[in-house]
Order: sequence, then C-alpha cells, then structure tokens
Amino acid sequence: MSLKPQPVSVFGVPTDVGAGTRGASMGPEALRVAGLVEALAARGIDVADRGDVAGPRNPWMPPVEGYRHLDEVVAWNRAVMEMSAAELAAGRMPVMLGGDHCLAMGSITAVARHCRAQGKRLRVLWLDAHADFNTSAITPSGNVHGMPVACLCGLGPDALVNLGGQGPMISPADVRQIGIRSVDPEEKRLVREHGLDIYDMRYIDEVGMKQVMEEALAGLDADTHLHVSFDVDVLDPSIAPGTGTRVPGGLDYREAQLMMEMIADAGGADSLDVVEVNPALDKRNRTARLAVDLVESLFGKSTLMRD
Ligand code: 4U7
Ligand code: MN
Ligand code: MN
Ligand code: MN
Repeated sequence: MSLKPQPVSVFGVPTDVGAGTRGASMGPEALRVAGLVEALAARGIDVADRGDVAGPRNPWMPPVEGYRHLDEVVAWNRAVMEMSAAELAAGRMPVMLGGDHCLAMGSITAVARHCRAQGKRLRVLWLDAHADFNTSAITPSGNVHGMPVACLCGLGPDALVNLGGQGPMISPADVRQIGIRSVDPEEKRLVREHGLDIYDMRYIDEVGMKQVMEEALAGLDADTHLHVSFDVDVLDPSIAPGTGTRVPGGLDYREAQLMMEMIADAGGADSLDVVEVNPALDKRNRTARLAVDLVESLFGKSTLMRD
C-alpha cells in the first residue's frame, strides 16, 4: 500500500497459451477499447500505455506430462516479469492486462523480487472463482492458468518456480483468495495442506463482503506491497459472461464494487493484473467495460457520494 498516488504503466499480454479456451489473447485490446487508460487519466493519474509485450503464438497442442504449452508459458512469463520489473524499478505501478491467468507468475515473481530488494512485505489478493493451485500431477486439464499460485509457492516445474532466480517466490501466508467457488478435488487437499487463506463464496454469503475485506486487508502497513490479481471470472457470469471458465454463484456488482473500494480505502494496490477477459465469449465488450468500472473503484472512484 502507498499513501501517495503512484504513476502507472499499463501493458498488454496478448496470449491464451495457459488457457483451455481460446480468446483471452484479445483481452488487452478489449480493455483498452473499454477505456481503461483514459479512465485512469481522468482520475488525474500519470498513466502510460507501454503497448503489448511479445511472445510465441499459441500452438494449440494437447498437454505433455501434465502441462499444455509449458515452453510458451515460460516465454510469455519471462516477458511479463521483465516488463513488470522495469516499471517497478522506475517507481511506477505495473498494471498487466491479460491474457490468461498463468501470466500472474511473471508479474508476481517481479513483485516478490522487488519486495525482497526493498525489504518490504508482500500481500497478494487473488480475486478469482478458482484457487489456481493445481500441479501437473493433479490437474484435470493440463492448463497452466490453473496452476500459478502453486508455482509461485514452489509447487511446479523448475522453469516456472525459479523464473526470477531461486524460488519459491512467495509463501501461502502472503496470499488471500477471495470469491473462490471452484476447487478441484485433489487441489482442495493441496490447498488445505498448504494452509491457503481462502474467503470462498459461502463465507462471503455468511459474513458479507465488508467483513471479508477487513480480514483480507488486516495487517497491511506502509511497508507492505499490495498486489491485486483480478481474474474477471470472480464476477458472476450474469454480469461478466466474457471469460473462459465461468462458474455460477460469483460476486454481484455491489459486492465487487465494495471489494475494490475497500482496497482503495486501505491505500490502494501497488501492482495489478486484470486477466481472463475473453472478448470472443462476451456481449458487446460488457465484461471489459465492467472490469474498467471496477478498476476505477480500485483507484479510488467511489460509487457513493464520497469522492
Ligand atoms: B483460472 C481448473 F479444472 N481448475 O485447473 C483447471 F476447473 O485462471 C480451472 O482461474 C482453472 O481461470 C481456471 O483447469 C484457471 C478446472
Ligand atoms: Mn485465475
Ligand atoms: Mn478463474
Ligand atoms: Mn478463467
């Protein structure tokens, strides 16, 4: 968290190599068309669009030894890590527009290294329908976008675990997952074994988003770097149909707004991923437009009469 507004660098990562449905590669452009950069500029933020990073095409092959497209996933994540690291080193907040969620390995690896170098604590808010804690041994799909949290915590192939030097990059204790409602049977066992802090939909229903966010944001201080990884499938498919792995029973509009507003009130994020927007499955760019609306709230725009 930071008390003063930071300059922001937006960059796109147009790939779906980690997913099982094609189309998230069009996410960056959909988010730009929905006005993400202009919306931040309109809030008085110093924002630069760095364009898209480059990487290999999607060969669209079946999984090999439990991973689909591992080499391509590594190449894209290296590019994300380098871009994120350069922006952090320049004192700018990286905003990564995916692309599928495997790319959070690159962004969070860069953030974790930055925190180590600066002696800062790290808190990751993982906003998602899924825990993304699969490994090659237990994945039902082989899709690496279902594995980034596990890889970051040291459970994964060397090429990803040690992407930015000796891993693991983070500890499960650094992570708070919000909105979870689809965890595979073996993944559930692994999540419990590693003690991931999960605020699932049942808990959100029971105690409400306000208490959930108070708990998820507890303990942050000026020396904590807050990374928000926003998988748009955390939202209910009725309001966010444009994503590849839709799960019913997600966050409604008001819950999602409150979640973002409370992050802003806590000092805001220091780095951000917006991932899994799939325009091929969307209606009139609705999901990207909603994502932009929520990102504005994350940057301090209030839906109430407070700003
Ligand atoms: B996302 C899944 F089996 N768990 O591993 C898998 F249900 O980044 C889905 O959260 C993963 O969108 C979803 O393939 C990855 C599946
Ligand atoms: Mn995800
Ligand atoms: Mn998801
Ligand atoms: Mn998904």
